[in-house]
Amino acid sequence: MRIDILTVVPNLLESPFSDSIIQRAQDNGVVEICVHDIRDWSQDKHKKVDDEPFGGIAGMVMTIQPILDAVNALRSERTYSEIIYLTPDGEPLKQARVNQLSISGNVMMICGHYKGIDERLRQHVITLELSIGDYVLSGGELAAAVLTDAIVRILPGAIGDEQSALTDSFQDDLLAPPIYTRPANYNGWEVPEILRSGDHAAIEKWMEQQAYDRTKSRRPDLLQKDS
Ligand code: 6GU
Repeated sequence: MRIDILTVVPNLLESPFSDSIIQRAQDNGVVEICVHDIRDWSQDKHKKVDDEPFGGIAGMVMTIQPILDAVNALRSERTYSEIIYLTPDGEPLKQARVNQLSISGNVMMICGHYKGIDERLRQHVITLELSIGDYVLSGGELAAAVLTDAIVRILPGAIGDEQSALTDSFQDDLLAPPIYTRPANYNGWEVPEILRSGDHAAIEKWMEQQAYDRTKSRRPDLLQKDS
C-alpha cells in the first residue's frame, strides 16, 4: 500500500512516521508513505499556494492549481482508491472506515491550511472528506498523521503480534478491558485474582464482561449499533 500526503508544511509530518510501528512497517515494505510539499507544484513565481477568498471574507484559501497539478502527477503514476481531504466538516473518523481504507489500495491525503482549499477541488477531485473529531486543528497535517497511523498499524505485518490489533478498543465496538503486568502485588495494589487463576475460559469471560461494563459506563453510545 502507498500513502501520499500533500501539505504545505511537510516538516510537520516527519517525526510521526519515523519511529516505532510505522517506521518498521515502512522498513518491512508493508507500506510506503510519501510526503509532498504542495509548493513544489506552484506555478507562481513566488511559489504562492494561497489567495484571498471571493466575497470580501477574511483569511486565505489554498488555490486550485498547485493541488490539482500534484494530484494529477501522482494519479498518472498509479491508481488511488480515495483522494481524502482532512477537514473538520468531514465525516467523523471511526474504526470501520479505517479498516476499509486499510484494504482499499493506495490513498492520497490532502491537508488543508488557512481557511481550507477552494470548494471546486472538493467538488471535482476529493472523493472522501474526514474529520478526526469535533475540535479545530491549525491544519490537516496532524489529522493525516492520525489517519495514517490508524491505517498502517492494522496492515498485515505491521504489528508483530497478529492477535494484538484485533483485540483493540473499537475493533468489536467495545472498549478494551483493563490490563495488568507484574508484580501481582505492588505495595498492596492487587491484580484481580481471576487473571492469576490459570482458568483461560473464565479469564476470557471476565475480560468480555469487563469490556462490556466499561463500554456501558464510559461510552454507552457505542452499544447503540450504527450510531
Ligand atoms: Cl481533519 N482538520 C482540521 N484542521 N481540524 C480538525 C480536523 C481536521 N479534524 C478535527 N479537527
